Amino acid sequence: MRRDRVLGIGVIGLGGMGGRHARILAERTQGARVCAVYDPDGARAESVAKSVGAEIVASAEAVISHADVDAVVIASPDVTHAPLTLACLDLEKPVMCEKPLAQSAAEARMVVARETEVGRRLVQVGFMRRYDPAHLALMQALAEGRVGEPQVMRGWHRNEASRPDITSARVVTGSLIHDLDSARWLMNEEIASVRVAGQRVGENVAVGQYDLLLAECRFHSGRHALLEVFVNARFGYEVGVEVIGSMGMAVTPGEGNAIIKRGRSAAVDVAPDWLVRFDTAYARQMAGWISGLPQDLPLSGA
Ligand code: ISE
Repeated sequence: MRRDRVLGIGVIGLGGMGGRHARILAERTQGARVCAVYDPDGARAESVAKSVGAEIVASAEAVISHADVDAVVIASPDVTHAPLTLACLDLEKPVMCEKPLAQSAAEARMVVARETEVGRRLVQVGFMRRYDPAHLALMQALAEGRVGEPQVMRGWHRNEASRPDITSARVVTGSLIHDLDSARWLMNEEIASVRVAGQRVGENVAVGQYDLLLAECRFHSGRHALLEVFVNARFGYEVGVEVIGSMGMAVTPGEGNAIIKRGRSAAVDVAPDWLVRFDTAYARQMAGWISGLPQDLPLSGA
């Protein structure tokens, strides 16, 4: 890694998330510049490239091998994540890969095995909750022992509305995956087994698929986490966690919106989606990732 200059970052996939990452890099991250981007949608590539001052290249592979690209952000469709991460590892370029890292446990293990062969951690997965002020406040309370020994975690994760073609598998790889990471991070232990129950709630959901999942996770020590994900909650977007400890309990604080009382009722604005709810977390995730790269510091994220 070149220590003496602004890092060149390549961004693959410029949809909602990739475009957001590119703009965060260009406008809110010190020590980095977006130098090459790729998206199969030419108009989209054009618009993002222009706004961040990057070169448009012909393929994802061309981003990875670009001479000015020191590190890569992967935000292309989920099926491409593992193959592109492997291509980055072949060139020993650090990667920030959007979740999910892979389509199966076997594919994820291939990535880990390749990274182990290279001999240093080069892959960070976009689990931005680890940079969210509300989650960090909870984590700090746990670390200070304010609730005693954490015993049980409960997480809730609600999206306003899913895509019409939502599948149970996609609720796991696109949404529950965040809660699984939060559980192992906040409880500071790996999950040993998971039992999942599902329910079909939204009328647009195909028969046999579930848009509400309840995952009961058991850690190696015998402690548990109960994770609820519901992707058709209608009222807006919401994520929260509570941890019950041996001496008390801790809950993630609200999102800082004022409570408005009017006409004998009280209301608080709810975020429309994760881009709004986790705006600060996304910016801090990028800043944290970039700042450690020149010194090869241990990755601060998952
Ligand atoms: C979305 O893709 C995300 O990554 C969000 O963080 C998550 O909350 C949402 O459920 C996913 O669809």
